[in-house]
Amino acid sequence: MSWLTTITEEARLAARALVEYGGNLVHPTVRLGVTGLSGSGKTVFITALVHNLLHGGRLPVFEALDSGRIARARLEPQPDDAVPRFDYENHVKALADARLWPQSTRQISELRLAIDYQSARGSARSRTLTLDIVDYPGEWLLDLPLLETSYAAWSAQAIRLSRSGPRTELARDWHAHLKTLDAQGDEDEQQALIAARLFTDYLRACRTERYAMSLLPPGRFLMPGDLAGSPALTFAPLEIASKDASRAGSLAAMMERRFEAYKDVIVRPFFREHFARLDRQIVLVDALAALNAGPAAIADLQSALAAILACFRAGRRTFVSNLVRPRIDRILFAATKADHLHHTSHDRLERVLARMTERAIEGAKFSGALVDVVAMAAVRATREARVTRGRETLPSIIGVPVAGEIAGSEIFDGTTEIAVFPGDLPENPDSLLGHDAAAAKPAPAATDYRFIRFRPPALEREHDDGGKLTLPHIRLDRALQFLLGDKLA
Ligand SMILES: Nc1nc2c(ncn2[C@@H]2O[C@H](COP(=O)(O)OP(=O)(O)OP(=O)(O)O)[C@@H](O)[C@H]2O)c(=O)[nH]1
Ligand SMILES: [Mg+2]
Repeated sequence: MSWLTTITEEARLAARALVEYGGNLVHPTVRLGVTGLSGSGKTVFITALVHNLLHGGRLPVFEALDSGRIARARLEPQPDDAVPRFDYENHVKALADARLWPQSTRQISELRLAIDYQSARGSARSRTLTLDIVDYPGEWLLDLPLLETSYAAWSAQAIRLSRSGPRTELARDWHAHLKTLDAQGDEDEQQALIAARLFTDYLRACRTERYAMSLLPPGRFLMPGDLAGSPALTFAPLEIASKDASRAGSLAAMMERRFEAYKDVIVRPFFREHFARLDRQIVLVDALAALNAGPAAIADLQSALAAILACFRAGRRTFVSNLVRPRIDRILFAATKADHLHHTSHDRLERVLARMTERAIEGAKFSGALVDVVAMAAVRATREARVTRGRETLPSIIGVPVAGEIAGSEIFDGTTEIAVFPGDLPENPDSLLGHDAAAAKPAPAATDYRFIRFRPPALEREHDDGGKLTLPHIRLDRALQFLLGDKLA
């Protein structure tokens, strides 16, 4: 990034931050970013959070609500006119009425919630905290490092990565085509189109459940939105032999131009318009999917988490000048879908995630943000029971598998309840993460945490003898306490 862009960027941000800061004195506002890679549980998390706040869910650890200081929460029109509204009503309808998981969403969206509460410090005056929730794909965060990477350097990185582990096999078709290309040859739209398509196919193959890779920039290749097919998305890495600048009119020059366009048209505006304005951030991580897919997926997820955390640090350094009030001051990493495990493994899941993010978290703390880790289920789809098998009793979970799920030779119909023993996570996370110094042998290959997808649960009565209907969850209250507790003190 040139000096000039950095300075104008900062000036623009500073000007807006002042405006927002002024408004903030009268109406305290928190902008909460919710991110995570596709399928990590963002839509379910936001829906559950809003539902629990609107309906006064059972959230014992969320002090402001538990102590009765929150009078009510209500939805309000969102502040940004150009951003799609988070479709809360339809998501709740799907979850709570139809007991279906929401459709995958591929866009940024926003929702505003106003929370009326009484201060804990005894003043009788009622206050209002405005909570803006911004849902955006985690894939987009992985684009930030591109801003400081040249096309040649990115090409070299992407090609190197594609030749490691299971990626080599998945990249075969793309590699075959890559070999036929001459970076310094004449530019050729058809070749660019084919290269971009094969490169995207390779990224998509890495993303499947079987491989569950996480580090797959550029983010928009897998979620193009309305830019699908535009030149800014029609590029791919090339083998660039020499360090010389690309000849004008060459294939490399064309790719480079598009790579730069991608940064200008897509990456920079996202960081300016959205990322730089967040106060708090929750990063949702489907750690179980990676554990399921094995060591390569786990290593890949770790790299992606490190890259995401580096963004928060770089974000502070790159975008925040002295004029801007300190932004993102709390980051929560949440391992989602903990209801796939018996509660005896919830702490262990938390430890796995803590271990994965450990080094990166040290860095974020250094930059002044408070960071925490939680294992949770925004919506708890299972109950627990001890099931006797022979002479053993196993800590099991009970739920209704989604129609079409398969276990062994059985195909579920979406109405039958089953009990499964999900397996324990190990006491020591290092044995999963492949850096167990004590263990002589390498980490085991794909440990089988093969999880069945369960249908969302029926709403639960707050008390056994009646009360409001709310969505059951695991540790959602802990997440809320960390993210909002101090703002409602
Ligand atoms: N059991 C259980 N499953 C969950 C939970 N949260 C999410 N899931 C599952 O994960 C899937 C993806 O969740 P979403 O909330 O749609 O994920 P997302 O991050 O919004 O995904 P994209 O919209 O594709 O980016 C759901 O369809 C559910 O199958 C949870 O708390 N418990
Ligand atoms: Mg979604």
